[in-house]
Amino acid sequence: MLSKKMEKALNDQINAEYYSSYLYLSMSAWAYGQNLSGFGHWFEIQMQEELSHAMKLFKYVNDRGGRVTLKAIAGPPVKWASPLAVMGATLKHEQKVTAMINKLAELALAEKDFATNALLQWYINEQVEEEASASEIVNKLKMIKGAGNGLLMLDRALAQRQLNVGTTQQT
Ligand code: OFO
Repeated sequence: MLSKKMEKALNDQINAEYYSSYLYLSMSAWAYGQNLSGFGHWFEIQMQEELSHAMKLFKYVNDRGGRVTLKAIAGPPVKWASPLAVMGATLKHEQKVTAMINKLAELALAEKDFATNALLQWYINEQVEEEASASEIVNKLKMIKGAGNGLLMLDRALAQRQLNVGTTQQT
């Protein structure tokens, strides 16, 4: 059985994962609007991964006899100044989510909730991947410095991303 405190914290994280999916869907819409369909596709996959993160928590709370209570999802930003700006915002967002997951793990340990702590290890590993993939793209964009050829090549590479849920691997 989940403690009320843990249940609330996990419910907050479900909301945060839905917000992440909404944010990436907004980024995807922005990218398609810029004719960067590879970026648009990459963000769409990212959006789907976030939905899977939310649903993994949803199932876990139910399995532990807790109660999922959904809250309103905040509206995300809708535009960014450049591909570097949108990817920089992605990295920053993932760093924020990492801090949230770390706080949850801290709470689980304080409550001696070892099952929740075990579940959170998956999210901790996932965040390493999330930050690494965003950071890699940010670094490539810095190398490209807005040059058309490089941007088109990167856009083509991002179009290859495939959905990979259930593991911590990403493409
Ligand atoms: Fe759910 O990992 Fe990104 O936000």
